[in-house]
Amino acid sequence: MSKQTQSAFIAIVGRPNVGKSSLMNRMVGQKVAIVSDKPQTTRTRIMGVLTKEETQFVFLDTPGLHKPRTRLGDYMVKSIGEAVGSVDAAVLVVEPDARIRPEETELIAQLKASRMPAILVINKIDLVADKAALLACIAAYKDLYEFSSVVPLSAKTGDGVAELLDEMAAFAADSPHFFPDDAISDQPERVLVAELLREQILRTMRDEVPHGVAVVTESFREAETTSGAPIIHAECVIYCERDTHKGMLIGKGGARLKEISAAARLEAERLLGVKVNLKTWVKVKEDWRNRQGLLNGFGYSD
Ligand SMILES: Nc1nc2c(ncn2[C@@H]2O[C@H](COP(=O)(O)OP(=O)(O)O)[C@@H](O)[C@H]2O)c(=O)[nH]1
Ligand SMILES: [Mg+2]
Repeated sequence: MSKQTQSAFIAIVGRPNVGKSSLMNRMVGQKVAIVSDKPQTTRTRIMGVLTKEETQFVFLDTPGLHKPRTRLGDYMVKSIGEAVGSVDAAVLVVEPDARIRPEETELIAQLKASRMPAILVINKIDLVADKAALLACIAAYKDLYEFSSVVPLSAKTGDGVAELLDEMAAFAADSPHFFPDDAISDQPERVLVAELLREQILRTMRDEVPHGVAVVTESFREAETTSGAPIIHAECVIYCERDTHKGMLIGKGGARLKEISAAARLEAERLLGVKVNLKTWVKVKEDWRNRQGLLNGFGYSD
């Protein structure tokens, strides 16, 4: 007889840049979500999946809470509300700082309103020299909400992450597993590859360019090399808003695009475990962020 399986759906919430995507990647053991030092880089609600024996964790990485300025912003805020409304528990990620920001107060109000059980994660403890500061931070948050537990950790070093998984297991309920036990994400590989490319753009470009960029994988197919090794051929289009941005993305003699593509290809090979042949193009689509039809085409649906 097979053992009773369980699943736990956990939303990872917090203000931009606290390390939500880093934490999710650390837990699933692979980079499935973009990490960047520029805030608001997570656009789609990507789920990370981790199966430990009978328990399957499904993590929802949410964009940071912020005031929407464009339709894309609207979509990002909406997906937070949806994520928090439909999970077993939330993990509120904060930095080791006793000063609580308005975004955090707002998120805690949402948790309260939905009576959502929540774990408080104090991330980036690798940066904390003074333990008293950590204690002050814990005390400040404990005054605001009855967290089921408080876990200081570092998504960067992995310190404390096992403790978090133990705490989260308490929210698992009897159910079938919704994903194969070796799955790491709900997103198809073609979407993850486009995200890896967008991550490299965020890493190498000045601010105004990356936030106006969308990446779409137009073709993705598995094949074999002449020696019989598996290889994936992927073709991605980078959409930007201006001709000047296109010029910057391509760079002198195509140098910038080559650099971005080469780095994304290495990350894609690491993620997929096979050779990847990545072809990239840059196209201009003015003001795509405010055009609902295009947004849908890029995968940001309502
Ligand atoms: N030192 C340190 N930096 C971290 C840690 N976790 C995340 N970061 C950095 O914080 C920045 C934001 O991380 P990200 O995961 O994209 O944050 P998100 O916006 O909340 O998803 C990136 O530069 C990360 O490398 C950590 O535990 N320690
Ligand atoms: Mg993120």
